[in-house]
Amino acid sequence: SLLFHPPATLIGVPTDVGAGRLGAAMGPDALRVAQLGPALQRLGMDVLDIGNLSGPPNPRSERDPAAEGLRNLPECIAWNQLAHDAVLAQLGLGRIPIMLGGDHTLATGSISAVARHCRAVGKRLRVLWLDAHSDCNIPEISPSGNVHGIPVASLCGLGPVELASMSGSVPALEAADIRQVGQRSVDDGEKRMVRQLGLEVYDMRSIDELGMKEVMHRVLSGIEGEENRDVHLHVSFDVDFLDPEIAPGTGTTVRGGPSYREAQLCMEMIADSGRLSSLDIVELNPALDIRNQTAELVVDLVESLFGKSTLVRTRDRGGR
Ligand code: 4U7
Ligand code: MN
Ligand code: MN
Ligand code: MN
Repeated sequence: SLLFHPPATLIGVPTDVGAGRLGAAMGPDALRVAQLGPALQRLGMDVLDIGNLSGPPNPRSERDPAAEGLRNLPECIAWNQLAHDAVLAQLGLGRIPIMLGGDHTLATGSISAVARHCRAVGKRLRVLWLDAHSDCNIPEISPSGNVHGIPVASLCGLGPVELASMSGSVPALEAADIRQVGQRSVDDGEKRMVRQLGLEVYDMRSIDELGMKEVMHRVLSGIEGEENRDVHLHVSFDVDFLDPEIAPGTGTTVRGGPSYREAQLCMEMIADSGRLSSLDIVELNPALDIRNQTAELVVDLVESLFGKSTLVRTRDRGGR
């Protein structure tokens, strides 16, 4: 391989306590059935699967209305603390943590650990949020009360203090450290939050107008290559980022997402940056999938994220 990667660790986080629908808790095993680990090993990576974290079960059925405020908040806090601790441990070992979700709630824990690690070792953090949604709700404005809709706000220091303070400092990161790509369903109150925080968002319209190549060029500017070795790039990949025609196996599909080729290019350009240092794969819901096709697609894309399709060096492509 033309790209060097430190060893990686797969961490299963089988939870759906933050989602409105049940089933994302089966996501880690669907990714294993689709051979995620062996696929990365074929790229020459050293991959260790440490199995699934064990946390509280989901106390609600899909029909139960959200109680006061956020649904299953204590369970969400517990799962995030587990994710945080597991990610921090792997980063301390010099390994790339790959979270197998599980609903997107877990990103508060994983990214809080990444932020804590970056603070400790003096690295600059950049987070790419690939998602149909902005996940920027706060309890006061959330239309659903589902915790998987709030992790970006939590990381920016808003909402329940147990989540906002998980990295050991509030906020865990600056909004300026985040780039969002692929958005096409953002609630009205959430739009105000996005603007208030000053998030840099490349929604589907940006992708339509600029093309995925230019979007990713902008998203990765200032962090690529050897001269930016001090950057830790974290990718939070919500499966609903993808168009539901190719990725039906997720709970909150929104039509009009990136095509297979656009998603590939997105992943390839991240690989070319050489900076990918941690990853969440979230919101895969096997109960809604068709013969595990979404899991298989995700494995295909994650292979590209780790350089599978890199045939020639970026500079040989004749610039951008
Ligand atoms: B995901 C939603 F209201 N915005 O807050 C909400 F539309 O992690 C959806 O991106 C959130 O899948 C989706 O519940 C969370 C809703
Ligand atoms: Mn989403
Ligand atoms: Mn999400
Ligand atoms: Mn979802």
